[in-house]
Amino acid sequence: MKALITGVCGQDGWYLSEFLLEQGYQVVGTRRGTEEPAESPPGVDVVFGDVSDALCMRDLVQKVKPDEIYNLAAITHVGDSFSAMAACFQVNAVGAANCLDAGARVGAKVYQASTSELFGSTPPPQSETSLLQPRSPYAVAKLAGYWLTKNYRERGVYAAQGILFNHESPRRGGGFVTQKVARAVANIVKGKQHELVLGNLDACRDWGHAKDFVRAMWLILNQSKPDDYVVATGEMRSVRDLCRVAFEHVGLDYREYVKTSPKFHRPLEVEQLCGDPSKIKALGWKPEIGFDQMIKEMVDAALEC
Ligand code: F7E
Repeated sequence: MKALITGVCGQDGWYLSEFLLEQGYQVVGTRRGTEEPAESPPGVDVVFGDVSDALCMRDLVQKVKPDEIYNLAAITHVGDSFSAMAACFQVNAVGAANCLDAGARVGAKVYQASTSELFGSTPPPQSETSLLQPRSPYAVAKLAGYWLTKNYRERGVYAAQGILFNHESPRRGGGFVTQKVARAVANIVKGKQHELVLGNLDACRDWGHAKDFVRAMWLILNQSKPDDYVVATGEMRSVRDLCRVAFEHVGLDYREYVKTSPKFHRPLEVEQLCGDPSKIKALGWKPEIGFDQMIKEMVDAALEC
C-alpha cells in the first residue's frame, strides 16, 4: 500500500507516517517551501508539494499513484487566521478541493482533516450530528473542506474525514497553548523566563494525544464505506487546568507565574469543546494516553531541550 501525506513534516504527518510505515506502507509526503525543513520523518520520501496549487497536486498524485491520500496540510493556527484570511482559505479550503480532485482522478481514497473548530459556538458534547457554527476564518475555510468531502463522497469517491478535537504532543508547534505552557514551565525551571502571559484561561478544550489520533485517521480510511467521525477523548479541561498540571509537574504553583493579556485574546473565541467519540469507539478506537500524562511528557521534552 502506498500513502501520500500532505503536510508530512507537521506534528500529525510525523506520527501518521510512523504509524503507516509500521503497517508496511510506502509513504510519500509533501512539504511546503523550497527550504530544507529542520527535520523530516525518517523513512518517508519527502517531496515539494503545495496543496493550494491544483496542477501541482494533480501531477504529484498522478506520478505517485497512492492508494490513500491524507490531506493534513493546513494553516492550523486559529488565532493567526483572523489576520491571514486569504492564505487560510487558499490552503485549508482550496487545498482540500485540490486533494479531493487529484485523488478522484486516480481512484485514491482521500482523508480530509476536519476539526472540532467547525462546531464553534455549539455547546458540548459535540458529535457528528451537532450544528456547525464556526467562529474563525480558520474554521470557515475548514467548513468548505468538510462539505466538499461529503460532496465527493456522494459522487462516488472514497472521501472520509475525522473531525479531530485538539491533539498535542512534544512535536506540537510553539504557538499552541499546550506547547506554549510546556516550554514556559521548562524555561522557568531553567531560570530563562520568569512569567507566562496567556489569553483566555477559562477556554475549555478536549485535549488528546496526536499519537492516538493518527490511528483513528487510518481506521477512518479503512472501513467498507467512507464516513465522518468525531475523534476526541470525551473529557474537557480548561486552559487553567492545563497550567495547573504543567506547573505542578515541576513542583510550582501556576498562580505565581501565569498572567493574562488582551494581546492573546481572539476577536471571537470558541469557549467550550468536548467531543462525543462514540461512533469512532464503535470501530474499536480508544485513546491510550491521558491528559495529565501527555502534558507531563510535553514538559519533560521541553526540559530536555
Ligand atoms: O488554543 C486559548 C485559546 O491555539 C486553545 C488547532 O490545532 O485545535 C487547535 O486550535 C485554547 C483557545 O488551539 C492562549 O484562546 C489562551 O481557546 O492551542 P490553541 P485551538 O485554537 O483550540 C483545533 C482542533 C484545530 O483544528 C486547530 O488547527 O487556548 N488560549 N491563551 C491560548 N491559545 C494560544 N494559542 N495562546 C495563548 O496564549
